[in-house]
Amino acid sequence: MGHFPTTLDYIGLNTPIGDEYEFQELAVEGAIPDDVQGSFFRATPDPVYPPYLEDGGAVLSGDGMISAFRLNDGKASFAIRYVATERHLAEAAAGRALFGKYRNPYTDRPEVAGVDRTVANTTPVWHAGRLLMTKEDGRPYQVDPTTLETRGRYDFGGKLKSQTVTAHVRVDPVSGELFFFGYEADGLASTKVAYCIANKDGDLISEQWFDAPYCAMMHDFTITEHYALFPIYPTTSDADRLRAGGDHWVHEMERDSWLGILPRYGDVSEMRWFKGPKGVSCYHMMNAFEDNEGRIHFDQCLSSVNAFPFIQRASGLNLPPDQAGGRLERWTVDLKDGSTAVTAQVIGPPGDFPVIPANKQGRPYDHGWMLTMNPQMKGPPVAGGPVGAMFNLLLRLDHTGKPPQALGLPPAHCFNEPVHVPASDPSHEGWLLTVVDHQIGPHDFHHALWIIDAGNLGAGPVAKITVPHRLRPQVHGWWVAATDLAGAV
Ligand code: V55
Ligand code: FE
Repeated sequence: MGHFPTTLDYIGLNTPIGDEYEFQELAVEGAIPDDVQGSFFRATPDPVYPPYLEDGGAVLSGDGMISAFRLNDGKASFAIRYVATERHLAEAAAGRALFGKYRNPYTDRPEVAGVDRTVANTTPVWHAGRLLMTKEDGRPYQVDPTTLETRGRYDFGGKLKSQTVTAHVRVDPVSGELFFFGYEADGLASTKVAYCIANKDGDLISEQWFDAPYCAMMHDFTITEHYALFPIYPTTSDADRLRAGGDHWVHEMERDSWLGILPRYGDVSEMRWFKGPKGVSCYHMMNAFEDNEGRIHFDQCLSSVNAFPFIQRASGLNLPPDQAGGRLERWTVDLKDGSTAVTAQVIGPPGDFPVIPANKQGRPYDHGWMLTMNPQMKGPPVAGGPVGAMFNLLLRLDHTGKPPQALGLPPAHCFNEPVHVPASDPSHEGWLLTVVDHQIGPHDFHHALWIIDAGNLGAGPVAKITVPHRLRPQVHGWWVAATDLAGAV
C-alpha cells in the first residue's frame, strides 16, 4: 500500500484514518437541547492510498467520506462511510492511487482515462429529500441519509447538462428553491458557467450558461431575494498548463476581481459585471441582501491572496496566514446609478466558515457566526486542514453595532465548521453544533461534538458528545431536522 508522505497534509490531525465505523450510543456530558433533533451530516476527505505524484493539491483530493451525528431524544450516534465514487472504486480495485494531480486528468494513469475523477468530499447538501455529496470539479453523488450508502451519481434525472456542480448551493428560505451553479461546465479551464434552479420538489427548472470574465476558481456564490451573485477572484486555470501536466490553479495578483449580478429568474444576457479590487481571494460568503435604496450588499471572508499554501506556491507567492490580509468585507453595489464599481467596507476580522440562520439566506440579517484565530492565544494553533492551521475562536458578529461574542478554546484545541440549528422558540437564536479537536500528543487527539447556545457563546457548550475514534478535519456540514429526514425520497 506504500506510505503517506510525512508532509503537513498527512501528519497529526491530517493523518489519514481509512476506517468506516459506527457508534450507537455516544457518551453525552451535559444535555442535548430538545430543539436538536435530526442529523448533522459532515464531509471529510480521507485518502485511502498515498498519492503517486508530488502535489500540494492532493490535500483537497482525499476520498470523500460522509458522516452523520444522529441526535434524537437526547441521545447521539455517529457513523462514517466512504462515498463510493467511480474514482474510489477504481482505486480500491487496483489497491493503489491511479489519479494524479489535483484537477489535472493528464497526470492520471492511462487505465483510468474517462473515469469520473471527483471525490465528492466538500459539502453534504440536502434538498427535496435527497442527500448529495458535492465537489466543485464534478457532479454530485447521492447518498442514503440513513445507511450512508452511495446510490450513484446524481444528474437531476438526466436533465443536468453541466459537468460540474458547486459545493456551495443556496436554498431560498421562502420558495424552497435550490440555486446553484457549475463552473468549467463543459470541461477543463473553460469559462462556461451553468446557472441552475431546482424547484422545491427538486426538479431542475432552469439551466442557463454564461461566460465568466476568465476561468476562475468559483467556490461559492450568493443569492438575494431577487438576484444571483457570481463573484470571480483571480485564481485562474489554463488549458495548455494542464496539458503540460501543470497545476490547475495559479493566483494572479495583478488581475481584477468581478461580481456578476443577474436577476434570479432573468436571462443570463442581463448579467451586469461590477469590478472589485485586484488580486483578492475568497472561499466563502456569509450572505448577501438588498436594501430599500436599490443597493445590494455582499459579505465575504476576503483575503489579499489565495489562502491555500499549495496555490500560493504554484503562483510563486508564499505568505504566512497572518499576512494574508484576511477580513470580512462587505461590497456594496448600486444597481440604479450606472456605476460598475463596488464600494468596500471591512465589517469583521480575518477568518472563514461563515454561518447564518437558514431563514436569513439572501435577506437582510443582523448577525452571523464564523471561525477565526484567537489573538490572545498563547502558543501555536493546531496544525491541520488544507491551510495547515485550524481555527480556535468562534465568533458571533452583530451587524447592528452590538459588540461581538466569542468562544475561545484552550491551547491545543480547534474548531471545525459549525452548523446552525434553529430553536422552536422564535426569541431564541438556536444552537451551533461543531466538532472540537483536542490534541493530546503528536499523533493523538480527542474529538467531541459541542452544542453551543448560538446567542450566548460565552456560556460555553451545553453538551459535549465524545466520539471515541480519530476524526479527520471536516470540510463542510449540513443540518437536517428529523422532520425533514422523514421526507427522504
Ligand atoms: C475547497 C475545498 C475543496 C476544493 C476546492 O475549501 C476548494 C475550499 C475539499 O475540496 O476542491
Ligand atoms: Fe467551501
